[in-house]
Formats: sequence, C-alpha cells, structure tokens
Amino acid sequence: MLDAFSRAVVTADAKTAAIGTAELASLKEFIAEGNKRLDAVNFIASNASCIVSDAVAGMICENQGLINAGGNCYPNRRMAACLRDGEIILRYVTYALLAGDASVLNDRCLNGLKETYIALGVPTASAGRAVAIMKAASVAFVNNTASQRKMTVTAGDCSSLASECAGYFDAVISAIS
Ligand SMILES: CCC1=C(C)/C(=C/C2=NC(=C\c3[nH]c(/C=C4\NC(=O)[C@H](C)[C@H]4CC)c(C)c3CCC(=O)O)/C(CCC(=O)O)=C2C)NC1=O
Repeated sequence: MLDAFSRAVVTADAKTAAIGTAELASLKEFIAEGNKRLDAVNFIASNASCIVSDAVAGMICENQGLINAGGNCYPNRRMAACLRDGEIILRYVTYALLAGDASVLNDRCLNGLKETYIALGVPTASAGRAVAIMKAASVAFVNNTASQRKMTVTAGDCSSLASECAGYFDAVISAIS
C-alpha cells in the first residue's frame, strides 16, 4: 500500500532518479492542503451509512426487479450483502482519499472484484449505478454542498479534492464494468 509520499519514492526509484523539485512541490501542496483532505474524509466517513443506503435505495428504485425473487438483492441475505459491499467500497475510497493514492483501493478492494461479481451473478451495471450515486453524494460532501447536511467549516476551494475523490469512484466503476 502506497501513499502520496511513498508513491513519490517508488516512482523516483523506478527511474533511478532523485526526488525532483516537481515532486517536492506537489508533496508540499499535499501537506498545505492536508486539513481540507482530513475534513473531506471525515465528512464522507461520518455520513457513510446515509450515503450507502441512499445509493442502494436509489439503485433499487430504478430497477425494482433486483428485490423480486430471482433479483440479486433478494432475499434479505443478498440485500445485506449488497449494502455491506457499498460500505466496503466507500470505506476503501475514503482510505485512498486520505492517502492521496489509489493503491489501497486497487490492491485490497478492486482486485478480482469483477470476477467475484460475475461468478456470483451480481449485476455489475447495477453495482456501478450504486457507486455512481455514492460518488455524487460524496463529491457533494467534499464540496460541502450536501443540501441537508451542511458542515460548519472554513470555506475554501475543494474542487481539486472533489475531482480526486470522483476519480476513485470512477476507478471502481471501470474496474467492475
Ligand atoms: C475486501 C473487500 C471485499 C469486497 C469488495 C467484497 C465483495 C464481495 N461481495 C460478495 C457478495 C455479494 N455482493 C452483492 C452485491 C450486490 N448485489 C446487487 O444486486 C447489487 C448490484 C450489489 C450491491 C450494490 C451480493 C447480493 C452478494 C451476495 C451474492 C450471493 O451470495 O448470491 C462477495 C462474496 C462473499 C460474500 O457473500 O460475502 C464478496 C467477496 N468482499 C470483501 O471482503
């Protein structure tokens, strides 16, 4: 598992190069923007059950066959597995956002997930839809634009954190598509 710092070391080592000024500048920014990052992770993590249940409910609302006999959220055991998977995926996205690096998400969550889903008959398009709804909600939390749950926080520009966060969700969707 890598973070923004160890990623810079591994990348430089692979080129047998010194850590360059560009890498140091980007790590400096990572530190300078660190409080925003911690707030963003906190806002997502502390609203995780709301984000997950809303996304799975939205996915089912758009495709009610999922909860009928033969659907992959039927019976309750599968519904519970689906909600649990939403929580797992969101948790690994918050780990990646905290680390500023996707390797923990890729190695420990996404590796083999598509194959698992195919083997179990989990519909990957529906799973991708739930992840897309979690992405929209999480980006709203990062930008503090979630209408019902505004956080009291110093105002600032979090657009680059929001797009980094969106990128981790996009990586999930493409890994299972
Ligand atoms: C370390 C990270 C990690 C991941 C990512 C993980 C995923 C994961 N999801 C699974 C099952 C499952 N996943 C789902 C998910 C869904 N069904 C739907 O219709 C929706 C589209 C979707 C929810 C959004 C379901 C229903 C099952 C159970 C399928 C079955 O047993 O028939 C299984 C099979 C074993 C089990 O049931 O627990 C794994 C390994 N487990 C892990 O430990």
